[in-house]
Amino acid sequence: MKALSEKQIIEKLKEFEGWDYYEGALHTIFEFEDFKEAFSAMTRIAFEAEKLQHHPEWSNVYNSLEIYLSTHDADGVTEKDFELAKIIDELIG
Ligand code: H2B
Repeated sequence: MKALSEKQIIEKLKEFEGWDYYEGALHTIFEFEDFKEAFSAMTRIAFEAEKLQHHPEWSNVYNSLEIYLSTHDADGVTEKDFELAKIIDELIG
């Protein structure tokens, strides 16, 4: 899959609330009620990511979850990252 240009990424991001283009990836931070809610969301995302064979780079501290989506194989952001971002928004949003 081919990496999108910065212009394409910025354009497509208009349809995504709460996501930005940061350090070469689609990036967001979610805040949950507590750790249990955050980890539950991570579990649900993990199963969808596995189905898609596309995996987030993320970090969790207590109730916050920071996510970076990029495609290592393409060395950039691809449609697949947007696909996973959409799934994450549908699961959590
Ligand atoms: N996830 C992400 N985020 N980027 C990739 O380039 C990637 C992946 N490659 N998951 C996939 C797995 C690839 O290694 C396998 C073979 O599908």
